[in-house]
Amino acid sequence: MKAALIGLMQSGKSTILSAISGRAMSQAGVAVIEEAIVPVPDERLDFLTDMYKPKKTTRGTIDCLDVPGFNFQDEHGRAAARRLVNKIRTVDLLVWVIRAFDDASVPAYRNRVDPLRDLEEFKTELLLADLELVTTRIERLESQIKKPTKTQAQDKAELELQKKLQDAIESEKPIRSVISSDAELDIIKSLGFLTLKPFVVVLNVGEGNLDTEYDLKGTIGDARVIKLCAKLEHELSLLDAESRSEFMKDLGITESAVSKFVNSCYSELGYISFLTSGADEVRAWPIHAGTTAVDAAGKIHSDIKRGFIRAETTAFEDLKKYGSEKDVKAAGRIRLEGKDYIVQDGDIINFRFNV
Ligand SMILES: Nc1nc2c(ncn2[C@@H]2O[C@H](COP(=O)(O)OP(=O)(O)OP(=O)(O)O)[C@@H](O)[C@H]2O)c(=O)[nH]1
Ligand SMILES: [Mg+2]
Repeated sequence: MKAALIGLMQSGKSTILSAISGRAMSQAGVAVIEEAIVPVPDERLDFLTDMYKPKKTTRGTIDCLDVPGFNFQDEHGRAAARRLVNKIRTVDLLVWVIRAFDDASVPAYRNRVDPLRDLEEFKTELLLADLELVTTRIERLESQIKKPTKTQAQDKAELELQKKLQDAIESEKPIRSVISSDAELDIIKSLGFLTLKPFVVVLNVGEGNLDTEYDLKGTIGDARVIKLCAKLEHELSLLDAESRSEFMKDLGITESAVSKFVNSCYSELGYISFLTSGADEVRAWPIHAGTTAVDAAGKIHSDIKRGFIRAETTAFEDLKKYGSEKDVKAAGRIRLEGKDYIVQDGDIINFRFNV
């Protein structure tokens, strides 16, 4: 899974990413996109690791891009933002980082901290970036369909659709609202419209505002919001595990930032994990909810998919309850599932295959 942290300048993107990935803080104001790997915390893997003592444990990961902050206050900033935006069109998920913390030593965007205004401005700019994409595409298609190419019919259909999208954006309607079928969605999928991408919002609040309620519904509807204090999370990430949990308790923080972050991203994209275990490796495999056993097998290796016989499946909770593979088996809780079985979150699977 690839995600991009984006937002207005100085909203705390790099601080958050450093806190949840353990990567050293990059300098504020860097102009290039940097990358960090966020490991997916999973207590089930810890349990399996204790049980099997494997040579290695492999967690799921989210590949996160730390995108330099946008500044739409002048032409230079707008041009820079446009270049950056075009580099993140292929990510699976956007994470909007919005500043809500007050700090006189960090200059506020447009001289005032105002998360709602920032959200509005940010949303509008994403829409404008998509409008630009639509406009460029329309120009290209209009000249292309004059030539008798093999793709003429397709190009005409796309042109019609792009014009519909242009109308929508110009009348301030989300493009999603005018796309009427999966077929239409397929036509434009590869273009990577920003306003069609799943997203979550991180609201970066001041240390004293972790309990403050912010009403963002008017701007982002029911989008997922993660409220955290980046500065605090960064400080916490530098502590050893024991002091960290002590401090978290003192601060009334019940869930770590990385866990909030990963859970929101997974839920937004409909991701779950199945697990594999053994003496060599204990591993979590991220898949879309609804994936069949045979497709899950394909995530591990195409041979396992091709030669699929059965998925020997144990729910993690059963292993935990009965305490060992032997006892799970004795309780009749190991299932032999076929190709079409829909894999569930926390299934421990041993694929039987033959090639
Ligand atoms: N007080 C306070 N300061 C913060 C918080 N989060 C970030 N900062 C400070 O704000 C400044 C900018 O933070 P960064 O994490 O670099 O923000 P950014 O969004 O990556 O900035 P750009 O990449 O330049 O857009 C730094 O000086 C941080 O220490 C916070 O929660 N509280
Ligand atoms: Mg940054």
